[in-house]
Amino acid sequence: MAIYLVGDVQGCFNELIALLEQVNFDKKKDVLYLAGDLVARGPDSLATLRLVKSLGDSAKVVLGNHDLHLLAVHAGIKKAKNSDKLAELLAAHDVDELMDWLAKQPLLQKFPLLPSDVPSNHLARGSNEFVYMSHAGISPQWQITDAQTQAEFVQSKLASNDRKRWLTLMYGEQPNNWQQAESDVDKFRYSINAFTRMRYCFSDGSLEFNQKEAPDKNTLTNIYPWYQLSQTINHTPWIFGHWASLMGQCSHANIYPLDTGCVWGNQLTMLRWHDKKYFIQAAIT
Ligand SMILES: [Mn+2]
Repeated sequence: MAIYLVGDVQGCFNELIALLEQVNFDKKKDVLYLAGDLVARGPDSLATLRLVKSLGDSAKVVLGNHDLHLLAVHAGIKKAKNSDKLAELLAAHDVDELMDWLAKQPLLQKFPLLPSDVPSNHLARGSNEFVYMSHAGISPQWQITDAQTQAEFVQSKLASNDRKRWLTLMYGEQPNNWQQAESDVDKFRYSINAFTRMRYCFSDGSLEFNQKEAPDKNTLTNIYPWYQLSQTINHTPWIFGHWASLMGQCSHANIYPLDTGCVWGNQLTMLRWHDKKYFIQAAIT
């Protein structure tokens, strides 16, 4: 049994298949973790969703911003852009079934640390015994317990019969500070933004929404990558996608950025956890 982790697929179905073949993925014994943004912009979001759903318990998904936006489009709250290439998916005979499945996926996944992870990552045994994955990361204003509580809270709302109303409420950038999130709606919106849209934060840990460049290209001096501000990741490995301009590079030993911009013509990246081996598939154009 091996654990594989893959970055943002965004409808790059052929590249995902190529990677699964490259590693001889066996759904009877291996597990594939997907870091969110399964859909949008790429050529085949429909086949991607059908494949991941068909993997059953062998696929562990977290929702990304594009996945949530798709749910909102399907619910009639937003209009799809042509550039998202979602028309075929939205017209599919099984779209309702796919969207019901997608809406039940969590914002946070975890799996146990391996004994070999501890010395290599200088982890303190007894703090957190798990590796975590979310689409964007963990808010610097949260401990692990906050992240777990908020992920469960959001998932319960999206999986409920009230899904459409909650999807309507997710749009917006306020509050961007957890200390100011008082109502359930505030907490819902903040949590979705932290889990699925965050890249940079201000020094107090509040979310910044505009800067997408890698840290070495960022010229703003009052914002920091979330992983520079988070205390949690000093003792907890974190896997995430979303930030394509990092191209898998990060100064922090304990975090694993997996979005390498396949949909932009770069590559899809898969990490095999037990030996930290990376598998790469160049975008097929
Ligand atoms: Mn994203």
